[in-house]
Amino acid sequence: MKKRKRLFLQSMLMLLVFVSMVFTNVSGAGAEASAAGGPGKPVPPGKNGLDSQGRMVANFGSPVIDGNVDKVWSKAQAVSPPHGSEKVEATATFKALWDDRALYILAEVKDKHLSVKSGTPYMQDSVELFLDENNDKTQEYGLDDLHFRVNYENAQSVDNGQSERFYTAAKKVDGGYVIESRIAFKTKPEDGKVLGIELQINDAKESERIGTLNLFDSTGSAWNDTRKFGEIVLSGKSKGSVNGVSPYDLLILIKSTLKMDFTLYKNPGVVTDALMNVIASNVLNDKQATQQQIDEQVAVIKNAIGKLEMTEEAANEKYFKAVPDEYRMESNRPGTIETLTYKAPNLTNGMDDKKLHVYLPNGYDPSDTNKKYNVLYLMHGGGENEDLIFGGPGQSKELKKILDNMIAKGDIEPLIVVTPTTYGGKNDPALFHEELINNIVPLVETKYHTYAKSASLDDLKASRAHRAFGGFSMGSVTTWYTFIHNLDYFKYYMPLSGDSWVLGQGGGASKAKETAEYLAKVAKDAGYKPQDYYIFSATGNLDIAYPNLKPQIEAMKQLTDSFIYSSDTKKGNFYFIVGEGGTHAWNWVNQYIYDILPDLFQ
Ligand code: FER
Repeated sequence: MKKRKRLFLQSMLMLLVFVSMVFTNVSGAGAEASAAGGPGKPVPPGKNGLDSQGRMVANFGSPVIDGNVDKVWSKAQAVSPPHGSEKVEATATFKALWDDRALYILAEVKDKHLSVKSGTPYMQDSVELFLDENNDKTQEYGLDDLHFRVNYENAQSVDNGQSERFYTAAKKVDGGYVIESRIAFKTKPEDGKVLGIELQINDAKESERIGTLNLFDSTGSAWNDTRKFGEIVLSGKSKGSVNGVSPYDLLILIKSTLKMDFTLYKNPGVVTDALMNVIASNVLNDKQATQQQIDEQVAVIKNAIGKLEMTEEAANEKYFKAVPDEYRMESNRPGTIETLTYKAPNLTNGMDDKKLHVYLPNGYDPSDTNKKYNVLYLMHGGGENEDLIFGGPGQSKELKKILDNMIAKGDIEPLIVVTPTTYGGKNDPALFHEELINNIVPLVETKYHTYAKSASLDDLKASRAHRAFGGFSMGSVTTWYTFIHNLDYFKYYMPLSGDSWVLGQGGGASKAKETAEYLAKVAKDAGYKPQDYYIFSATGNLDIAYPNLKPQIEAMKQLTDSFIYSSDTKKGNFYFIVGEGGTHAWNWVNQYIYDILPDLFQ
């Protein structure tokens, strides 16, 4: 082994030993802080520990997040979740504290049967935290809204928000478990501030969730509606209150840095050097360490990560990139949503009335016949419908904002995005390709300025390089069918979190090789070369579809005369993004779309 490589591995090993020591015994810094926490006014008495307005109350104090319930928690009032589904066997109490950097939630759960058997995080015995930091009670999750989960083995999952704001410790105790969690504030808090919050216990038995316990939401829909949250008021900070020194941002950063795959980089040493610097600085072991010293080490590591350079081989892989916050904000150059109605043949020789929505980019001018637009057709998942992605005219849901911003910043050319539904008509993802090419594409592409000269099949074929189809879950299943049946009319495919069911449900896993061969044969038989079609796929490693999609993708990678794997669309026609922590949810899917859009229509 080369000397440099051996040195590198040695230093990584030292770091691992060091960090695991720190993690089992979080630095004294926090412990000092808890003792020095503010005096705190007594919590106003009310029903179930809530205040007179029915709000949870967080007192000022900085607990150590290590799974041990330290003294500072006695300053917090316990509340019990009153909303429980019938079969729930668990009981729980929650407490809250806050300081200048974070909100702390303690959950003490009594539950005799603990299970993490399900592969679906919310079906494991776990605690869910929902936060609406600016308490604006938007229905849809906005930039300030978080939805985190952690199970009794301290495995975290993130449905909304950045994982680096979440630090937890879990401990099994007699008859149940304890979760201590810390959510870093995005906006500096102050005494008297009111935030939106919901707290939930998932009670699992074997691989099922038998029910939930909820503090405020009795409808079970806080996961997609922040209006269902209750409130928490920050109190108890007085003049003498001292904020605890907080090592958590540094700990989270070290942990995520150690998880990085250093083989992807030419110069991993810049990061190991930075990590060694943290050890040398001793801030994590030093009870006297100041917040400034800790924050400096955070900056050192972040700066080093910024200097990493990928190897050429690694650059072939397409990596998940989160949607930046500014892309989730309302653009000052918004597009518009229109609704079209049409008739489509059903299974009983009749016609169904159906509708779809069309996103028109900012600046789209019906009278300008010179300008032409590419079109992306985008399909919802099972049980959803044509309203899911854009709502309707006048609405500005997450993906619309992302599209508006990407176009406004010049990341992508202005395009048209169409959201139909597989429900109604022949009511079947396997048959949708007929309605798609006979009804939907002609309707859309003769009404709007697209590259289709007319609705004739010849003209639709001639314009295939300007047409893409994508979808989520069942919409991804539909996308693979579109590839199989409509390859003549679509050049770009974006199957997200769903495998091909052409050889049966879940065929991407049970018949991975055969499915890949089937898809390759479709293209070959139709006379297409790899540069004539592009497949950009994505899912998350925690997505329920991952075990179905991943084997199919791996099998496709083997068929190198049909599917050439590369993040570089000049070299290949196929890639697969895996979002670390990604679940089967639109918040993730919209990010995959953000990552893939710049590669469509190239
Ligand atoms: C998958 C493809 C589709 C998958 C699930 C679906 C679990 C959709 C299911 C549904 O909507 O009922 O690979 O994996």
